[in-house]
Amino acid sequence: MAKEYDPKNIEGKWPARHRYAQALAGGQKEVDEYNPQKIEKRWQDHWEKSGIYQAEDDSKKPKYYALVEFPYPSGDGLHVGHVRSYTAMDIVSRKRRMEGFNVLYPIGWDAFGLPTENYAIKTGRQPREITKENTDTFRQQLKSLGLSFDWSREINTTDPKYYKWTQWIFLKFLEKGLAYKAKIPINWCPKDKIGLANEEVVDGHCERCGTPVEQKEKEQWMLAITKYADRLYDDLDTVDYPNRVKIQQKNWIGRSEGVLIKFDDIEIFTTRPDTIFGATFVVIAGKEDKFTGRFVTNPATKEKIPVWEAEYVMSDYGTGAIMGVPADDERDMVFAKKYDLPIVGEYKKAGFEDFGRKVTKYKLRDWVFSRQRYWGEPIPVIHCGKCGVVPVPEKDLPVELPKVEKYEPGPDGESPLANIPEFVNTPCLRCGGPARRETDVMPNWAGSSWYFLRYCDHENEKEFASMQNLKYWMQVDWYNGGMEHTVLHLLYSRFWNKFLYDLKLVSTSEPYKKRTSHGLILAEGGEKMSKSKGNVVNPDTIVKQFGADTLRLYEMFMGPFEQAIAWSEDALVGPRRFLERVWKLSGKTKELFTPYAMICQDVFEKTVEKVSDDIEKMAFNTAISQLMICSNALAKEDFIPTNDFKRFLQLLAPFAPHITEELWQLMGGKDSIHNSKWPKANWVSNPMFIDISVQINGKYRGVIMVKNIATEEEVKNTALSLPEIQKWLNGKEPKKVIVVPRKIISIVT
Ligand code: ANZ
Ligand code: ZN
Repeated sequence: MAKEYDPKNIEGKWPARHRYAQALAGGQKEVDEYNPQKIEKRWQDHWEKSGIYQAEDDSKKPKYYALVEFPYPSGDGLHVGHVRSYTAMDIVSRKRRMEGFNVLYPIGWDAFGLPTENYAIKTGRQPREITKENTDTFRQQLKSLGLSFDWSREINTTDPKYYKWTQWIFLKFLEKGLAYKAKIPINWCPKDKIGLANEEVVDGHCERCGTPVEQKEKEQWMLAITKYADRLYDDLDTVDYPNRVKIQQKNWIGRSEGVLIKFDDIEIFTTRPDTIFGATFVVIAGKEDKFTGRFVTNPATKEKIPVWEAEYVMSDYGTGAIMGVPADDERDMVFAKKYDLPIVGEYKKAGFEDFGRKVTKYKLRDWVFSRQRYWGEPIPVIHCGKCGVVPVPEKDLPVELPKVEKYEPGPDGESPLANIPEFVNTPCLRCGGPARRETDVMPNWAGSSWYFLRYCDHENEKEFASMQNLKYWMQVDWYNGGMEHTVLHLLYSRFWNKFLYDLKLVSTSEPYKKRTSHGLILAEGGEKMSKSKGNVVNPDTIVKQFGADTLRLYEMFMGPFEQAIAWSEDALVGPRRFLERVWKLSGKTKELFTPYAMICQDVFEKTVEKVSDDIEKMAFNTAISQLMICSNALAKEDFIPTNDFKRFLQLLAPFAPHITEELWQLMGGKDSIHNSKWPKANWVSNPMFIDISVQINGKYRGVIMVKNIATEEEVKNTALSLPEIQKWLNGKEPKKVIVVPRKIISIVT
C-alpha cells in the first residue's frame, strides 16, 4: 500500500537545496583536537586583564545585580555544590551582559566562624593565617572555573575594613534601642566551661568532650528582630521567592491571631476561643506534669476546673498558659486521658466577644547576638562602673581582634578575649575611669547580614556604602542560594536591610527582588558528601581531567536545578563529547555572502528561543539538551554558514565560556564573545521557512516547506522534484502550475 502523504517527511529533504549545498561544501577545514587545558587558563587571564566582567558604578546601561551566597572558606576547599550555584548565576549574568546590562556579579568571603577557630585551636595557628590560606585556595579554584565574578570588588568579613562597618551598624542598633542585654539560658558545658552553639550540642552532649550539656543563665546581647516581625511577614508578598521559602519564613515568624482569656488570675492564649465551653482544665508551662492543687473558674461555663503544670506547654509562647479542650485538641486529649481529666464531647460553640481580647502572638524570638568566642567581630562597647555601657565612638572603629596565644575561655566561660588584659582594660571613653571592654563577639550571621550592600561600594571608607551607589544597584535582582539559608540568613539580612532603610541609609525596604534555590549535589550513592565518608568530589580533579567547560556543563545538565541529584563520574563524558563535537563543527563553517538558509534552520531558530527562555526559568538542563539537538542537526549539514555558527556559539557561551571564546576568535570575532549581542530568534517576525499548500487537479494534497524568500520558479522546482508529489503526478507532465506567492501551489495535469 502506498504511504500517506506526510509533509513532515518533506522537512529537511530539499533536494534542490541539497545540491546547492553540495556544490558549496568543498573540502572541510582541518581542526586541531579540542584541548581545554590549552585554552581555558589563557582566556581566564585574558578576561581578567581586560576587566570585561567589572561592573561600572556609573553607566548608561540598565543595571543588573546577580548575587550568590559568598562561601565560607573552609579548609576543605571548594565543593561541587558551590560550582552548581555559582555557575547558574554566572549563566544568568553572562546572558544579561550580552543583553546589554551593566552587570554586578560579585564574590567575597564569609570567613568568621567556628570551624576555623577550632582548627586554629587544634593546630596552634592563628585564624587569620588559616583564613588567608583558605581564601587563596578558594579564589584560585573559583578562577579556574571561568566564573565571571567582578573580582575587583572582593570582600572579606574578617577584614577590619569590612567589619568596621558591621560594628558600626551594631552601634546603630544600640543607639535606637534595638540592641540590648538580657539574661537568657544558653547551652553550657560544665567541663569545658564554655557556652556552646546549638550545632555543637550533639544529642544533649558537648561535641568536644561528651559531657552532658546544661542550661546556664548568662547575660547576652540581643537584637530586637521581633520589632520587625510584622513587616518581615507582610513584605514577603512584595518579593519573588519560591512559595516554600515564603512559607518557611512565615512559619518561623509564626504569627497567629488569637485571644487572651482570663480564668480568674490565669491568662491563657488561644486561637480557638469558640471552644471555651469545652475547656475542662488549665495548663501552665512547667518542667514536669503535675496538679497544682488549684482550681479556677471557666468564664463560659462558670465551672471550677483544675490547674495543671505540664511540659507540653511552652513557657515562652503566648502567655505560657492554655485552656485544655480535650474534645478538639489532640495534645489536650492525650493529656486528659493520661491524668483522667474530664472530657466533654458535646458542647456549645461560643461567640467569644464576652470572654477575651484579641492579640497577635509570634513564635519569632529576639536574636541572641553574642558569642563567647574569639573568631568573630568584637562587639564595640565598653563597660564602665560609673557610666554603664559606653559605645565605642565611630572614629575608634574598628575594634580590632587582638592576636591570642590561647583559646581557653575566660574564668566564667567568657570569650578567650577576656584573658588578654591589654584588650580588656581600657579607660572609660566618657569619664576616663577604669573600664572593661566587651569581650563577646558577634555570631557568624552578622557579616552576611549586609554584605550585598558593601559590594555596591566596597572601598568606601566614609560610609558602609554611599546612597548614590545603593540607589543605582539595589535591589539585588536575583539571589540564588541554598535551602539551608532560607530561614535564618534571609530573615536576618532582610531585618538589617529594613532597619537601615528606616534610618534612610539604604534605598529599598526589601533587599532581594527574586530568590531561587539550588538542589544539593549528593555523592554517587545518593548519600550526602562528607569528608568522613570519603565521598567528596574535588572540582579541581574534574577541571584537570575534563576542563572547566565540561564541569560547568555537566553540573547544569545533571538534572533539574532545584532538585537534589547524585554525582556521576561516568556522566561527565557526555558533556565533554558534546564540546568536542562543537569544536569539530567549526571546521564546517563557510563565509557566505548570499542569503542562505541551513536545512536545519527551524531547529536552529527553536534553539535560540528555547535557550533564551530556559535560562530565565533556570531550566539549564533542557537548554543544554536543546543545544545538543541543535549541534546534531548542524553536524548533518554539509557546511554551516559562519554567521549561524557564531550565533550557536553565543547561545553556548554562558554555559561554556572558554571554548566558545576560542572558536569565536577563530571565526574572526574582534571583541570578546561575552560582550557580543545575545541572539534573537528570526522566525517569529521573519521565518526562514514557510508552509505552502499543494493542490493537484484542484484537490488539497498537503503542505511543503519552502524558503520564505523563494521565487515562484524555485517553489515550482522544489515542489516538482519531491518524490511525494511525483507520486501524485503518476508520471504525467503537469499541464499548468500556478503559484500564489507564499500561499498555494496548484498543479494541473
Ligand atoms: C484552645 C484550643 C482548642 C486550641 C483547639 C487549639 C485547638 P498557634 O496556631 O501555634 O498559635 N497554645 C497556646 N499557647 C501555648 C503554649 N504556650 N504552648 C503550647 N500550646 C499553646 O497555636 C495556638 C494554640 O496552641 C492555642 O489555641 C492553644 O490551644 C495552644 F481545638 O486553645 B488552643
Ligand atoms: Zn565611665
